[in-house]
Amino acid sequence: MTGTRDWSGPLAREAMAYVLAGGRGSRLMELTDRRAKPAVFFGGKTRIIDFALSNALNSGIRRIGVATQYKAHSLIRHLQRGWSFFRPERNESFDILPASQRGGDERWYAGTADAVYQNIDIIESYGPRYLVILAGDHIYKMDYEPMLRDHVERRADVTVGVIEVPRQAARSFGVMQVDADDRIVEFLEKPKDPPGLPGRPEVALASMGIYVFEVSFLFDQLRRDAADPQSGHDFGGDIIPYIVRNGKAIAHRFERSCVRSAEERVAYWRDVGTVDAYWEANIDLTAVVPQLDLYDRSWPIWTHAEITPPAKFVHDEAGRRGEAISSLVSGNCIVSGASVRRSLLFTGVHARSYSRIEESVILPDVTIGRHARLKKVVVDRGVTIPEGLVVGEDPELDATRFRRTEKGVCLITQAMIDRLAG
Ligand code: ADQ
Ligand code: ADP
Repeated sequence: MTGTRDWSGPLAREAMAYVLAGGRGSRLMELTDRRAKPAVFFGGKTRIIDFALSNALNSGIRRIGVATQYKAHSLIRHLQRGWSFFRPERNESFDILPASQRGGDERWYAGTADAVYQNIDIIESYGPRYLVILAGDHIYKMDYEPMLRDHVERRADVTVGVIEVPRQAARSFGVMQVDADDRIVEFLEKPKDPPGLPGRPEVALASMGIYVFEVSFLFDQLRRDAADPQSGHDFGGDIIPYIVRNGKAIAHRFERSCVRSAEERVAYWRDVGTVDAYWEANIDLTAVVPQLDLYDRSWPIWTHAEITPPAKFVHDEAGRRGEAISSLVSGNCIVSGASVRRSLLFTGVHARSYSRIEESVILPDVTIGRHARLKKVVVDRGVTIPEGLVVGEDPELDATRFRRTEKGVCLITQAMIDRLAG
């Protein structure tokens, strides 16, 4: 270990961020058929993982590892193109750590703890004193420095990032109970009947899947856990509950480290894990004052961005305006005699004459044919919407052709379009 004990600067410079980006996110349906959830596009230009990585970078962390597993190609390509500016000569590092790629012991990561355990030697080679474990699939802006400080000042074994959620929603999270000093006294991973807070029975304290450890302590825990045949080798399921029982686990409230611009009134954190949640979080960005401010220059969300010509809005031959209102339109889009409302057009979308796009999320490189009408849809990358296609006006017909959610959002892929023609 090479941690400098009398260091008084930012703890972030003594830390390494370790991003877990291997999960599939199967409730995103066909959006994650070809890519892992962290690689899914979000917010008009970026991908989901850019939020965790930007938080780490903006917090001052300069050593980052990303563990990948499921359908990692698109994710790895994105990371290589957008995140390879770290310089070893400045004690910076950026490592992509796919499962089953290491010599000898070729196997997938058994669980999230195993995804760290298998790379202990690589982490050690960089000599960080702290490890900040992050999930690569949440949308939020957070400064990890106050959390690191909390961890050190309270001499915790582990510090868990936490957020209050409605009790019913807490079933898909790690849920905990804390004492008056926010020390965790009980931790239940995805309980069927989540416990509420004292005096506020309908609110539960949920783990954000963000953990701070001192590296030497964590590695002891991982080695102990690896030798335990009963363990699922998972942070939420095994490591955290064990430390809660046998050590000192502290809850760090998101509100204390959440980064907010003057425009933002709430502490924004979203798991965009379903098509409905994904659609809604994207469309929310079209509000005049959205809850999540992507225009805050003090906390930029970095990404790989293609060099593109500007977005362009033109009349069609009959003089019909190409226009977009309450919408986010990325570079290389052409809106020609088409009307776009409350929608996001990612890079390289071409909306042709007489088409109408409303409350829709259109991923990169989509062409929307003439006279098409789309409402409440998510269109996957590269799809060609045929002339005259109408979606969002006849729920029964839509449900036979596309992936239609409970809330009436239609997910459209090229395979679904090809089936229409065939
Ligand atoms: P989940 O999100 O359900 O709960 P999990 O599926 O383990 O837990 O995913 C956590 C993160 O690790 C995700 O970013 C995922 O992409 C990644 N991941 C999953 N399996 C992986 C593997 N084998 N290799 C690499 N990466 C992998 C967790 C906690 C809960 C907490 C929620 C918050 O267990 O306690 O409340 O996160 O969302
Ligand atoms: P439509 O079906 O709406 O007529 P087109 O594909 O014919 O769509 O494009 C209409 C207009 O969009 C063109 O006249 C031009 O102004 C603009 N346009 C199309 N392709 C390009 C391009 N590659 N670069 C710049 N502008 C383009």
